[in-house]
Amino acid sequence: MSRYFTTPIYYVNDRPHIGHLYTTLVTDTLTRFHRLQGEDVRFLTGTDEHGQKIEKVAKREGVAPIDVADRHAPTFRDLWKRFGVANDDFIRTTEPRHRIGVTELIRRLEAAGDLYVAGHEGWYCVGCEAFYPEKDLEGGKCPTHGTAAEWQKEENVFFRLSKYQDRLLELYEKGSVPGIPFVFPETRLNEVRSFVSAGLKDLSVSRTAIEWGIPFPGHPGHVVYVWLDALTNYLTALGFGSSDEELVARYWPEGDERRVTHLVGKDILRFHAVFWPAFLMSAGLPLPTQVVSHGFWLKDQRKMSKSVGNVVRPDALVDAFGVDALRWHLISEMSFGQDASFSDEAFLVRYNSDLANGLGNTLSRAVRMASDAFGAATPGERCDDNDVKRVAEEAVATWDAAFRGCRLHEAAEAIRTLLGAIDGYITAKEPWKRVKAEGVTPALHRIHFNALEGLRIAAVMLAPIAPGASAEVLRRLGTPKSAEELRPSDLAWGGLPLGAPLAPAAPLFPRADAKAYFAELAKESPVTEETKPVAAEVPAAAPAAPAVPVPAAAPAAEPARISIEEFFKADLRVAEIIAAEKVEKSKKLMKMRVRIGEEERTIVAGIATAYTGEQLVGRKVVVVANLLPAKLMGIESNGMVLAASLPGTGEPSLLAVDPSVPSGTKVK
Ligand code: ME8
Repeated sequence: MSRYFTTPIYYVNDRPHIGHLYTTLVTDTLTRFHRLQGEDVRFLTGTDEHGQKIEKVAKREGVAPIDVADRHAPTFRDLWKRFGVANDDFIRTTEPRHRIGVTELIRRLEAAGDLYVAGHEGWYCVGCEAFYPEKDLEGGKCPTHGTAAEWQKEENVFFRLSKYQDRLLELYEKGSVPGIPFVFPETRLNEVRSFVSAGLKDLSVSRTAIEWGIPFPGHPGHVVYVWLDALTNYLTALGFGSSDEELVARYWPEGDERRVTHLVGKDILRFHAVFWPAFLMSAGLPLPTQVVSHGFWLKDQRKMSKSVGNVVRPDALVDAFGVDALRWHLISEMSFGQDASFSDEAFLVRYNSDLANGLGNTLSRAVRMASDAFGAATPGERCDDNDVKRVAEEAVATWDAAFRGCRLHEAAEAIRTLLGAIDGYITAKEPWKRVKAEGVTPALHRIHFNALEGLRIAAVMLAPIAPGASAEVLRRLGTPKSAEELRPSDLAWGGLPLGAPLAPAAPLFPRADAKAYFAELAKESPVTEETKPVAAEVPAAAPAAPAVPVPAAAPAAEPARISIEEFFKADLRVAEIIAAEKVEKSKKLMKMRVRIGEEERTIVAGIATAYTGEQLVGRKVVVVANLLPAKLMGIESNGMVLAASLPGTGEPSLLAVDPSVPSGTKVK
């Protein structure tokens, strides 16, 4: 059985961001999981370099489109390299091998009688490179990008998509391989099914309004529609249409003895689950096994997108915390299939709790104690009947099923569970007390064996997600193996060598000081209130930087305890909002005039994404009245409005006060 995993090929109109990184890391993680099983796996990624989007950027910059592509394609390639992405190939759609394959596919569509020429006009979103029916636009704007659609009119070559409606519905019903749904998750399969059931129109597959594309065979002046061009990459990268189709025969043959899986974001599911199989059906080619679609990383409650400009790039976090930390965070934080909000704060909380504490600390503790007890060596006796072994076996089974079911966050959770159990086991067994009371007994050997062996298995399980950290833990445990060398037998209990050299080492993931990190970041690139990373996800409105919930020494996710005296230092008061207007040029900030008893003052708060001025006036809220004044977008703010920060989105929700409570009343 062979497996072929692909990412989307990314547009080269800008550099990559966290969203692109996520899809690529998900694909890399799945690829690595199946390689660990000893399977024959191929992994493709690349860049989508034609189309109006790229042509527009080139025109704006006064350069040739290929120059734009040549500038950005390496930024993707380099980022994947930096993140240890183990792709076998990287295809650029401007390569000759790709053009050959696209030309061959079109020849087959033509031979099937599925192409014809007709006039065409409609609303086009350049961001999506797709036409939209007017009813799907929101106030004339694209629902994904929020940018105005353009009316385009031209004579195009059409593909008879409508002819494939029934076969597509059958595909969604039965799957291309029995028992495997064609689209995952199921909610997305249902979306695709209802889209197709509503009726398919034929698809225009050439463009005359632009020049930047593959010339359409037999139609001078037309270039191939960028999606027909792009989707074909999955085959052209295997040599489709060339004189050497060996890789096609190995990874994309007819029959059930192979799995072809396309990983995509939900924005491009329709292209992959409707157009692509229809093209393949027309061309008489085998279908992929599954299209797996994940949700969006959001920033400021919107899809993170190059076109919108609200992107997070991974550079600063990686410089400070390393590649494996971000790999771990992205895979664990997003419930696969759903949307998730990206924030540096959440990253730091998870880093401290899962990596510095969960993995790093448990490892240091276990290694140091065993090393002290046995003279810098692993224990001399093994143990095959204990609680850690039972938890480890369960965790491996959960992890395995989670990866096979594309629930990557659950695979991460299984690792976390095992690490937690090892930590609890050490605490419960108190080996430090036993060694003092009883000396080095066989029981002590067994306790340390269980802790270290559990850690070894956790490290093997970590390999697909964070291969660098996995290899380092294995090295420290005296079982050096790279992620690529691991096999299923490494997951079985008992692999820890006895009496092997073992020495305490520096912390694997030093604890992060969130405040220091943000202070450093602010020094390097002075932030405005508008770009301040904390502003998007934390409480409504703070003029002063809100505390980040990562105390230096306490367990990670819990804020430090304070005394009642410290709490009473904050003067909380009921205030009435008497005027409110959005701050010009700011997405989030709202300027409010509030009355606190006799006194009136101005407070600026980051709540404009959730409330309009009209909704606020007359409302009673709770404010911190004794904050030092701070300037936000040039306006002096005197106080802070309290609001809950909703999970997932970070959207502010103001604390409600009974309207009968007079303004100025103290809150305690
Ligand atoms: O669509 N959250 O390229 P593209 C999660 N060239 N994933 C995101 C994301 C976000 N906010 N933003 C982007 C194209 N992605 C076409 C693909 S394939 C034959 C052609 C990821 O550069 C996600 O995988 O716009 C999404 O589907 C893809 O990047 C879109 O990348």
